[in-house]
Amino acid sequence: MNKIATLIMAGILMGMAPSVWAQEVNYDEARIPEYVLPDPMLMQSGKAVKSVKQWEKRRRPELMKLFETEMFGKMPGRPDYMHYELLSEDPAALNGKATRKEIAVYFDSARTLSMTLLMYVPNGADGPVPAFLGANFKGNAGTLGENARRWPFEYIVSKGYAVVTFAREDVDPDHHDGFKNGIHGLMDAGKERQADSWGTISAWSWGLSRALDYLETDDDIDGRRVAVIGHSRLGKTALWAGATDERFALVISNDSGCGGAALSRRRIGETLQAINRNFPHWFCDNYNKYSNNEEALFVDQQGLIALIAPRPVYVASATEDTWADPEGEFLSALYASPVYELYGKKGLAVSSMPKPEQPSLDGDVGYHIRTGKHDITLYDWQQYIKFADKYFK
Ligand code: GTR
Repeated sequence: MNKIATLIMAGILMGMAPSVWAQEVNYDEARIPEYVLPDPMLMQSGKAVKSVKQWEKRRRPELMKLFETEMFGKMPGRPDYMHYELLSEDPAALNGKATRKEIAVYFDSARTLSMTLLMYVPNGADGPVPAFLGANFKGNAGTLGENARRWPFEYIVSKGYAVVTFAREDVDPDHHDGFKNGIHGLMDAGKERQADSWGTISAWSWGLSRALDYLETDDDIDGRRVAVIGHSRLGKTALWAGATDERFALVISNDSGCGGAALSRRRIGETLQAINRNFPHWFCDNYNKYSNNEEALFVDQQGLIALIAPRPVYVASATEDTWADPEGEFLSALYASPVYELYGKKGLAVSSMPKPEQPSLDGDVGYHIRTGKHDITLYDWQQYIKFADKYFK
């Protein structure tokens, strides 16, 4: 097979539209264009941030607004008529180790749209427990079936954590439907779409915040110790949820790649042109301005991680996940670290890419690269739990 045919095959195997693969994808570090990375601590006025006060009062809001209006799109607030209903409760789940609950979160009084939270809470805890919250790809049933490998409920519960998930498509469909269905259909009815209107990643992030609204009301859970987690497109989602909702005490990005932790200016593996073309519903329309024009980006993805400071954040990569640019994910974590240091926290504890299976857990910015493919595995969860234990135990 020639190179292009190989790329098309690889694309089909990854479940992608072959169209993007007809463009040449660069996987060669030597062919990364020269780029200048804007400093997240440099304000638009050109003044450098020197204190937490300047960061919080001036630069952070400025940067938040840029990510909001230029990349993910503005989210609405919590809907007035949101309400919950316990659908099921099994106190003897996972061989008696956990209580399994399902909760419907209705977004409107007429109950036209809802998401169902599936949760496992460890039994026998002294009080409210910390939790991992993340959306899933294959539906709640899938976390027990075809996607069970990615959701090691028993292991997580054995470590004293609850785990909470919902199907991302309960909140918003993962295809370009002109923003007619899901939460866009409900909350944007009658409104004209703007260039900074929320895309689907914002919608899923919004769903994570609504799930946290519920968790704050659940006596089994400590709402101040909730880690938001996501893999791949849901890793991008977790980072944006962590940036926008400061109630999330810890943020975990697993193989989030382009539009997540990876630096866009490196243009290696997935590029903005490819992501905007293949997933036109994920970001706001303004983001198209940066396709093949990465140098115009207001900052880079290290800025997204910096928005999470001073709360702990963890970025993880996989050796074979070159489409997501592991090196670029690592560099974002590294270059976000000065903002952690401004707070007197420790950023990433290493300054060059660690070897596979040598996690860097010492700083308030954690990182590891695991041998293997684009996936979230038990090994990944083991590191997240060790990292979370530093803050939640
Ligand atoms: C790919 C996409 C990536 C990543 C991945 C996933 O097709 O190009 O940005 O998000 O999907 O979510 O598994």
